Order: sequence, then structure tokens, then C-alpha cells
Amino acid sequence: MISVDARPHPYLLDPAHTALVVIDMQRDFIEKGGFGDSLGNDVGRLEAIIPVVAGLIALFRKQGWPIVHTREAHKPDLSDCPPSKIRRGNPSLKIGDEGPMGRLLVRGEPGNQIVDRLAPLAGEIVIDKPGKGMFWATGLEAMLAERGITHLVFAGVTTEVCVQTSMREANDRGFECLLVEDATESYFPEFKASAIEMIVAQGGIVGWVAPLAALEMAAEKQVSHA
Ligand code: TIU
Repeated sequence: MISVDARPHPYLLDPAHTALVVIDMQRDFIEKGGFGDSLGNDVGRLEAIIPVVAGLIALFRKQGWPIVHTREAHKPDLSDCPPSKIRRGNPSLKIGDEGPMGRLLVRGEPGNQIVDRLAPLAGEIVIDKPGKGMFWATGLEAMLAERGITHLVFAGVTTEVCVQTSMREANDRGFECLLVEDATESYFPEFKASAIEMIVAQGGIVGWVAPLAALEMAAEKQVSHA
């Protein structure tokens, strides 16, 4: 076990059973002309965390720990997208409509891809999820079980929507969850701060929170003790 300096108390990371989950770092949320932009959000806030997420991914690759990338993505016929989700928010462009980067939130479209700087490598798991949470209708639970994963480290966007939903789903399934606070972002800074406080309150009711530097320091110590 490696001890990570985290809130509300140290997070004990089990190196042989830990995976990183990078939630929805897609052009659809991070670039102008995508789904996030269509909902009226300032997407620049999200772009700013790309270097930290890249650093976190690099740490996991260096350690040889598994990485899961998720994309919020629907089938081209939208058969996996409830009409309520399409209607929600009264956006300028709806899910499935043609935007400047192709059809919004549709699998395979240019805007639905993970941003180039965080592109998955061969051998890393990539999940298309039709919901906000990463377990609903994805088969991810079985993939993690096959690999003996018990600990999940979270990053990505947005903190209070897909990251928090996925982390809560994982918590209910028995995973020990850590959110890397500088590798996640929201369109609303106050929602990011509140989501983090909700996670760590009550003795870590949902899990732990730590900055990337704390994880890097813990991983280094592990190497120097080896
Ligand atoms: N990935 C994710 O968080 N999907 C969203 O729709 N987030 C918003 O904050 N809208």
C-alpha cells in the first residue's frame, strides 16, 4: 500500500489493484462548437486542466498502472439517448444535431473524440457511456473485476456532473475512490468546490481528494523504497 496525503485522511493506494479513470476529456466539452458550448458554458475553464490531466496519465503510464478513458457518446441513431436528455437545457444545438465538429455527443464524430493531448494509447480501456455515470450501460464493472481493480483514481470533467456521478456509482460498488482535485474542472467554480466538499465530508462519505503532487510524491517514495 502507498499512503497518499489526501483529505479527509491519508488514502491507501494498492498499486497492484488501482486504475485511473479519466472522465470525458472530449472536444465536445472542452472546445467551442461542442455540446458544452451549446449549453451556454464557458469552455475555457475546462481546457486549463489538460496539462495536469496529462501529468496524471503520464504518472500512471510510468508506473504501468491501468488507465480507463470514458467518452459521453451516443449511437448515431440515438437509440441509447432518452428524449428527456435531448430536450434538457433547451440548447442552441441538441444532441445529434450537426455542429462545427460534427454531430453533438455522437460516437465517432470529430467533436466526440478525446482531446489530442490526452489521446488514449493502445491497450488502455476506452468506454463510450450514454449516461453521466460510467457504469450505466457500459460493461465497465466486469472489465474492472477481470483485472482485479479495487481502487479508482478519478480525473476529468465536469466535477459535479459526470465525475461525481461516476465516483458515487463506484463508491456504491465497493471501490476505494480518490479524486485528483487539480485534474478535474467544472463550468462553475463554486460547483467544483462544493462537489469536493461533499465527497470528503462525513469522514469521506464518497471518497478522498488530493492534488496530483501528493500522488506523485507517494509514487516516488514507493520507487525509492523498492
Ligand atoms: N461529462 C459531463 O460532465 N457531461 C455533462 O453534460 N456535463 C455538464 O456539466 N454539462
